[in-house]
Amino acid sequence: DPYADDPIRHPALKVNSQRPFNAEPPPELLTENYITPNPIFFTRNHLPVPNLDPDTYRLHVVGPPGGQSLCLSLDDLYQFPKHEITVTLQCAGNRRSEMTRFKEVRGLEWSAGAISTARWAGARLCDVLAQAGHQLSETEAHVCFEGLDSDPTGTAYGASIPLARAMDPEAEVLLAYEMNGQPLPRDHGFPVRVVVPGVVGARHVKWLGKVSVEPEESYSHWQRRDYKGFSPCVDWDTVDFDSAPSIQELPVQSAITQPKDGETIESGEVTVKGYAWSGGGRAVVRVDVSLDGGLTWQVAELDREEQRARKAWAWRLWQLQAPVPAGKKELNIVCKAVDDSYNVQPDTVAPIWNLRGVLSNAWHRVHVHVAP
Ligand code: MTE
Ligand code: MO
Repeated sequence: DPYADDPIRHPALKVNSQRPFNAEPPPELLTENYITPNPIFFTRNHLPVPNLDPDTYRLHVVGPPGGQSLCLSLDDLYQFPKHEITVTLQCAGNRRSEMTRFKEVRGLEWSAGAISTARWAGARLCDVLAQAGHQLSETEAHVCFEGLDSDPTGTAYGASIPLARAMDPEAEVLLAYEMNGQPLPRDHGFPVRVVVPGVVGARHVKWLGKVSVEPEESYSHWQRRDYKGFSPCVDWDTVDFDSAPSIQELPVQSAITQPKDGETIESGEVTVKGYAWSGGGRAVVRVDVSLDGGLTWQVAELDREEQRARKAWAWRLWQLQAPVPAGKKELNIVCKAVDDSYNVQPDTVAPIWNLRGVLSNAWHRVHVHVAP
């Protein structure tokens, strides 16, 4: 059993698949803290978790032609300036189960918990690439990452991002060795992972073994044959994966974490809580909440966490306290977020449904009963 050596996990996690291990925190824990505690941070593994020795660990950074390749130990990585940022990581499949309810898709049944936030610290990728002699190129180029996890044929997890993002100090792409002040837990990439702020989780390669600069995107299955969006009219007979760009920056997203779907709430006053986030460093500027399925709206209160212009890498938690409309036996609670480009979420799944169930960001809806 290649999974026999996987780490022990927190019992509160809702497990969507045991081997490979995929699990999300329950909604009420997800937004209890702005920073997600490491033991309940959602986990998305495609393969068994490698057990790496930090003393013999080496990161291979392939240099440019005529340049110099690097073979970095953890101590070597610690010599680069340490950079620390708060970043929300979201899987492209977050909220997939809502797409499934509309029409069948292929993929893990994630609820709204395939998203979490941590303080990540490490070396900036641009500093490491510069040390290897890489420069911004005029022609298209991509930074390819390879994990040290692999399938039975020896194929490793891999992904890539454009070189322009990797070389941009403002994009703050990290080779992270700390998560919330601790060494990375094994499930989250010990000892080193990539953190690409504002970009889909799939590019944050864990157990990082190799970095190279290539004229083409990574040839990995997960770069080219997965993690792409398609029209609702495309099915598995007609899909052409080469025709769509790989997902990088994610669209604006929000979800309700309290109350829970199907719950019975007290009459009087209701407290609605949730998270909101957008890709590409776009800040969430507003969250609207409806208690009547979207007919009338109220503006939720956003937490006061600092957001930097064009570098809003982390989510905002929000809440709304409102009277329960008199005489109502049930409420259809809805939320939707607006980012600083005024991007909004679609009201239903129908126009964004796709065969892989990615990019599921329709208005989030929770149905509750009101106690008599
Ligand atoms: N990196 C490796 N090496 N192997 C993986 O399976 N999964 C990716 C990414 N990096 C993966 C990986 C996906 S799809 C996501 S959403 C994130 O890791 C999840 O990171 P987390 O498990 O720390 O939440
Ligand atoms: Mo993912």
